[in-house]
Amino acid sequence: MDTTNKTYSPADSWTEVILIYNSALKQIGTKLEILNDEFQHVHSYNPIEHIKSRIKSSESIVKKLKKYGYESTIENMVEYVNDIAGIRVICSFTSDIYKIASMIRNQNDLKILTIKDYIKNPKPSGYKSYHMLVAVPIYLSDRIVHAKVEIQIRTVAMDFWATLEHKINYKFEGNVPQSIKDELVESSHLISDLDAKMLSLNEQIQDSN
Ligand code: 0O2
Repeated sequence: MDTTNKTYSPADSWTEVILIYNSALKQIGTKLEILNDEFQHVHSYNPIEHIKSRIKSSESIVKKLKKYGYESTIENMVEYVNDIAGIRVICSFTSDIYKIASMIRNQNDLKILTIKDYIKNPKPSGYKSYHMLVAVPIYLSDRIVHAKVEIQIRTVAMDFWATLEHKINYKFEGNVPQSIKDELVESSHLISDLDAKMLSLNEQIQDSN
């Protein structure tokens, strides 16, 4: 979000910032629904299974700023915390992920800030997902501001893995025993095999039609 030439009073600015991030989430959510409906109309098929969105809690924002070594100010949060507004897009097949990413890239009013492909390059934990950080223009009554939204696109299977791994990390407060870490990495390979199998099955079904 562009915060230049703006003096904040703490209470007002927090509510204003959250209002802007919420508007950004609404915009991205609507764009994705339109793309999904259009895809259904043209190809008789929905690439998106479901969409989840959230605003990061103030506690998590403060924790992230602390981790990066920044003071907890509104300016720092807007500047350095990229996932205050987050939207998760869950698809059936890996190929859907790249279709959706390409449709998002074609939206001229969105600025793509970064792309992280953790499907081609999984994290050492085994985490897989496709991340896009985009800037969305928000038209307020007296000005236009740009808000960052992190879009995470993943399959149902990748989401299952990430949700469980997140819960395990939370339970062990980050100190997950190595044996469990190893099993998580192993299960992430199983998830990839399953995704590949389901994609291949789907392609066979499509070819036989
Ligand atoms: P939460 O609770 O989901 O909000 P950045 O966000 O860019 O400053 P980073 O780590 O470079 O920092 O970003 P990255 O790699 O794009 O990851 C950001 C988000 O991806 C995380 O947000 C998680 O949602 C998800 N993620 C990344 N790595 C993992 C992983 O190993 N396991 C799981 N389950 N999720 C992961 P937060 O803020 O960490 O958490």
